[in-house]
Amino acid sequence: MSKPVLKYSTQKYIEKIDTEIRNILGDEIPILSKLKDYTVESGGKRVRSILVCLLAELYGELEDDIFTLAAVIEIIHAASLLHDDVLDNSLTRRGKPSGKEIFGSKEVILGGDYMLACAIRKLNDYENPALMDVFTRVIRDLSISELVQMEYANNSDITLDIYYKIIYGKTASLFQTACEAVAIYTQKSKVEIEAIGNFGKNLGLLFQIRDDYLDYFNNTLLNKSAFQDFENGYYTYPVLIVREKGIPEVSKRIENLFNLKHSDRTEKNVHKDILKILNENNAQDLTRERINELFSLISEQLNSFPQSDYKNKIERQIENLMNF
Ligand code: GRG
Repeated sequence: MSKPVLKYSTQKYIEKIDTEIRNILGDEIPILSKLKDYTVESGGKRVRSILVCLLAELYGELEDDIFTLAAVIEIIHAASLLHDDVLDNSLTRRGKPSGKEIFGSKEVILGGDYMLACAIRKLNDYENPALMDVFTRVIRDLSISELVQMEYANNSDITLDIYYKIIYGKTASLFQTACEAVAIYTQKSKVEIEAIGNFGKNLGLLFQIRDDYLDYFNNTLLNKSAFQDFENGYYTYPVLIVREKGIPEVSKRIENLFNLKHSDRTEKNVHKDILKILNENNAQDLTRERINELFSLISEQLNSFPQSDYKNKIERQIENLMNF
């Protein structure tokens, strides 16, 4: 068996990314120092930033600056989650008290803004407008998608097209940026930047639809309580694909459940009702089908890279995502 030639283990990547997060985030006042510790220690998987490192290895250009880019990605992700817990009034995150619960809503909103500013300031050091462009795009996308998601919460006018816009902005855009940032930094051609960005976008769509699937069908893998999307009034893929069948009676039953008061939607028997409709209408298989389609697309896109240990590692990480 050939010896692996990977430069670093995943654990080593995480250590390097975390050191950079600590360097980028300031600690002018005690709460910012605590927020910095929370960001590093709160148990995120670092999926996006590890992807940055693996892609840089794949391109043969893993330099210290790459860990900085990876940390910037992770900080934007962390700031968005702090804000998200306020918007969704979430008491927990990653199976522990959320930032909002620990620090307070106003504190994490302002703390998240501060973190974004630290990240952008760091990006400035690269003096690279193309890099700045993809990062500011993703911050816009995150904000817009949350506004659209809010507009369509408990709103049966939502369509699959609108859902795709939402999940592009809330998840896929950051995966896209992670990939594009590496290609821009390593001075790839416009065509290559676009191609790797597309790969990241599809990976992000897969990641979010999988998240939406697990919210109904296997939440133990997500380390969060089940039915959160339903309780928040968010129509996600499993629900929308059932509605696509165009059976008026089924759509009406779904709408009636989403129209219940929030406190009723948290009831166990109501969870059972929505799950019953989804199961009667094959939502699990239909959602898995879509995830498998995206997986095939991503695998095809990865195939355009020459064979290497780094490519194998990216493939393995994506295959791990498919074990659910
Ligand atoms: C502050 C830029 C900014 C935006 C505010 C609230 C908001 C607008 C955006 C939030 C978007 C959001 C909640 C996206 C969720 C994406 C997602 C799938 C999160 C879970 O990702 P994991 O599993 O998380 O990678 P860990 O816990 O591993 O870090």
